[in-house]
Amino acid sequence: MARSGTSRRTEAEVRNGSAGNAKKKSPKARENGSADLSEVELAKAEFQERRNSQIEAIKKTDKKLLREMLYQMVLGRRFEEKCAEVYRMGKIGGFCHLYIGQEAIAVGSIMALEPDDMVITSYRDHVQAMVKGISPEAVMAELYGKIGGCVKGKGGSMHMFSAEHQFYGGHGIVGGQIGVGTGMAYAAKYKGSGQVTLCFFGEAAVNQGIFHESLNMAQLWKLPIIYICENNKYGMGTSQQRAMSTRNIAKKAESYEMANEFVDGMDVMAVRDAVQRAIERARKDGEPTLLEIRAYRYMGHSMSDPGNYRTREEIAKYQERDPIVLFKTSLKEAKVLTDKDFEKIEAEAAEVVENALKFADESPLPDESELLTDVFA
Ligand SMILES: Cc1ncc(C[n+]2csc(CCOP(=O)(O)OP(=O)(O)O)c2C)c(N)n1
Ligand SMILES: [Mg+2]
Repeated sequence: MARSGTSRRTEAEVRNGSAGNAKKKSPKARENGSADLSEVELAKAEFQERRNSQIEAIKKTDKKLLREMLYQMVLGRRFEEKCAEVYRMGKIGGFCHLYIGQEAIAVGSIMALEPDDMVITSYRDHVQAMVKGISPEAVMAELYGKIGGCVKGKGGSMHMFSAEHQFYGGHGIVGGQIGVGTGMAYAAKYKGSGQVTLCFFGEAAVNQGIFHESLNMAQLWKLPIIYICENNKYGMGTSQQRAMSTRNIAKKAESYEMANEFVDGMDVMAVRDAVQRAIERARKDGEPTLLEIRAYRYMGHSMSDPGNYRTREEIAKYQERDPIVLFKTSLKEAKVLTDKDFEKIEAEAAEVVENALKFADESPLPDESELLTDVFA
């Protein structure tokens, strides 16, 4: 039942290698039980290994699609960088959780769906919303609390939503979307709509009862859902090692006899490959899957996080394997895209982000008459 999406060596290294060499840990990292600095070398080696397997996958994929995948990753990165900038200027209020470093997960998974398939996620939702089709203008205006936002400025950063694009939030309660997503998959099966649901959540959500209750029901009732655990190693300032008795999240699915895979979330092609397999399982056999996709968030938990629970070295270690750099390197080596193409993609993304900012700036605040519309209690 269990399958592995990455080479065994890599999985073993990731799961066991980091805890081994306590001597090389900084005092701060040791205190928090966070990663081993010797992993920097490991990360470099893994980068090379990934590059080779990525090139193979690239050769089998449509060139236009590959370009679009890179564009979406770059757009997500530039969009989030701008969010941080304008947040500091006071243009965005409230909570704001950025996705920088995790782009390959949203792009590799959501772009493998059909337009009618459904997505539900946590508060770290801007990039996923855009990849699912909500315009950057509507996402930025939502962040600004303006009427042009995808929820008319009433949801803000944590509550992107669009029924038109089958994007069902944006949820602030950790793990809440796992129950709702399971219900969406149940509805799809009940109605025979043929839709698949992608349900994203962080590794900290896995410690909650809703995760286990939902997986049990999904397997029992054979629901067309793919649970994607984005393991970015931290739940706010708490490392996974301090909060979870096992480091192996994918294997938890075996308690429910559910198919599962561990995937390298820095490799967009590996994500796409694993998600495609899970989609087929959901669509053809009506079987759910749990994917644990390992990633790392470069920024703080939210914009107000001073980040003093991890070291700069640890962040740098993961940046060695940046998903965008990796993908660009592979695309270039496979002779699919050139430096000139990359420049064009960057320019295009920059222009789209600038337009989104302009749109958000110019969009009016919601009128007072909007106060009680679309509000359910
Ligand atoms: C039920 C619940 N408990 C606690 C919180 C506070 N909280 C917000 S985010 C978060 C950490 C979640 O981490 P993870 O699930 O790993 O997702 P990530 O932020 O890393 O994407 C916590 C504890 C909450 N929002 N909801
Ligand atoms: Mg996390």
